[in-house]
Amino acid sequence: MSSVTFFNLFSFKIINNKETKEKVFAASDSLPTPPHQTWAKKKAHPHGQIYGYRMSLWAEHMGNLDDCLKEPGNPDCVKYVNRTAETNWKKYVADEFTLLQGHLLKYAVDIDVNGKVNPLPGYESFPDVGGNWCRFYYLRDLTSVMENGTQPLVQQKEQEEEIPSTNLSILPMASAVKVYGPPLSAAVSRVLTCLLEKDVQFQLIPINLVRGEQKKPDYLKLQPFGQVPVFQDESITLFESRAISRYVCDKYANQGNKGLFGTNPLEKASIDQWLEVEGQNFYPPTAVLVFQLAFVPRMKIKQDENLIKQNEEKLGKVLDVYENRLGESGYLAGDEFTLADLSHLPMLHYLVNQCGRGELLTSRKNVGRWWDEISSRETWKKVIEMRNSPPQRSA
Ligand SMILES: N[C@@H](CCC(=O)N[C@@H](CS)C(=O)NCC(=O)O)C(=O)O
Repeated sequence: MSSVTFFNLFSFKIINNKETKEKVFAASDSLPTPPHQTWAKKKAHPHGQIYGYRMSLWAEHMGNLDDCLKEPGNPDCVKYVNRTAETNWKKYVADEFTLLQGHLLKYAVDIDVNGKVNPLPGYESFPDVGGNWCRFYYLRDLTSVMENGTQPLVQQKEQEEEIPSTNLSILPMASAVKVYGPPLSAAVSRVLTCLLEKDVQFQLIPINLVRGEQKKPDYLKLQPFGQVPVFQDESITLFESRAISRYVCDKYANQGNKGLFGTNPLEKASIDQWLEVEGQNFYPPTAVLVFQLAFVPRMKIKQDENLIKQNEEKLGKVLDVYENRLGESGYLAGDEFTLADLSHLPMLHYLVNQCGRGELLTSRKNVGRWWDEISSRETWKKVIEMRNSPPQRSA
């Protein structure tokens, strides 16, 4: 039926309705046509702000804009969303790393007729981070909830067991940032320490370096050099641990340790200066020493004594500069612990605890005092705890 026919009939009815006092328009009047933006004219949904907002939510959560998402009331859309969540769950629990599509993940639970939540058989704990999360949540009695015509609510139950705090901080959460890589990696633990200092919740996604998961095509889409860590926050993906740490400090400037990356341009420049020193002067000789002293023996190849000697000397000269600097101020960039100090922790830890080279630090009074202070920070101790209790899947 054309719109003109529709309006003709409509007007006829109104005119013949005895209760209608007011003439709306007569059949002979020139007939209005619907404005161009209406559904009737376009024979399509309005594409206004609500539509745009909904589509952007789909894009973010589903990682694409499949046509069926334009009709959320359609069973095809519901099935598509469920399928994606199911596929993501299978990828998440698989041994091999592959990229998930979007952010959607099926809950690993079975809900019985009484509303009791049970873990999916075989998945009592999260496969990567551990922790039986079904202990934390239960559904209110589903029957009574349904009778009241409301949605079932997920509520927090009183904890039955003490849960280690490190586990809590890495439980997957919708709003948590993601870090890909094992906490044993120096670069990953740099980022984790920074996140803990800044009180940012994170989800740790294990990447098995021994199995070479960092060189798989899906991972290379995130980190083209095939290294850990990768960091994701909402829609952004970053790599390079120092760049990630700077980003975390700026993005979450108003929480956690607020001075970690300074609060004005001069403080920031000073921290940046010592971060550069860490990356350019301290790291290269330390990396050679850590490789030669901690890894080569495990690989059952011969250590290069010359290389060890040369790099001990190089590192010694760097630490002499630190000794002077730390005689002037408590920490490298001033009198507060900053990202510059934090960034040294992973390699210093290797040097002291796995290379037997603690003496390089303790023989220098100020450097020794500085190491004692930075290595006893709660955030670093937590990272060490995480290293010592690796998640189940990456073992
Ligand atoms: N400059 C990079 C270094 C990253 C890096 O060297 N990662 C190591 C682990 S600490 C890695 O992924 N090694 C495995 C490989 O290169 O295949 C950063 O700070 O993020």
